[in-house]
Amino acid sequence: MNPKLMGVVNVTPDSFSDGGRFLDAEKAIAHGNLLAEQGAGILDVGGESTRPGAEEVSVEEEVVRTRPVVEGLAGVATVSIDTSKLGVAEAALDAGAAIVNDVTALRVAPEIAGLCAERGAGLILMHMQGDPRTMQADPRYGDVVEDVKAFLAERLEAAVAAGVEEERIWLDPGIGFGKTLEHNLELLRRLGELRSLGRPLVVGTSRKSFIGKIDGSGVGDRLGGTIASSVLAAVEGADVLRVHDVAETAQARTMAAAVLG
Ligand code: HH2
Repeated sequence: MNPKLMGVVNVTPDSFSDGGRFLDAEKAIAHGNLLAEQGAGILDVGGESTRPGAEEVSVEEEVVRTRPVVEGLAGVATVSIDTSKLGVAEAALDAGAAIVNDVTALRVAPEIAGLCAERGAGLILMHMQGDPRTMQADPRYGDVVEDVKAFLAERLEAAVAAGVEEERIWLDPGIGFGKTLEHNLELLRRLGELRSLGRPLVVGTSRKSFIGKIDGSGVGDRLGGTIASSVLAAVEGADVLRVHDVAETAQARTMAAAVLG
């Protein structure tokens, strides 16, 4: 158990967790540098919020927000671009990003697969039921783990068919994306079942509302829940933990690894 840490660098005015704080590129770069010092091997730069009801952003605006930040952080750590738009992904790879983190798993812009193939970039494919506007309306599954697994297997196959090297693809069950509290807990509990997909697993629980549903905590007060769920995900086989609070998660990871031997 030694998961990599992916630090979140949002350059958005309305992210659910840290909206507005890093809209300014310089501030976002300074924040990314801090997260890298604290132990983030990957910095995930995002210019559009995926929270339910978030405003849509044009390609131009998303590029203006993210490109200078990617440029400023490319020498500091491995940079991923959190986007579902081809133009944004392309601008970020031009600016030094190495991974495209697509929460729609190529369903909005299938061309991102060709771009990653051409550039030899990494690709994260995440599960989401519905789209960010509607996903929390009434999510339903047969068996949530089996359904997510089948979706990820199909998306992985599609990406490989489009030319992306399988070795460059990571998979993510999409905690909080079109899932009830029970769905999220079941996915974390049985995360190990996704190991048979044969690809590294990314898990993002950081500050998400399912934590608040358990203990009533607000978005700024979910560090304990983030750490507990992240460490348990790592024990179940998560290879990458996507978090806002890197220093605290790094300490928890080190402690858990020491205890587990
Ligand atoms: N979660 C968020 C955004 N991108 N990408 C992956 N691969 N996995 C996740 O779980 C994931 C993600 C949502 O978190 P955040 O970036 O803090 O909020 P927002 O989307 O409002 O910017």
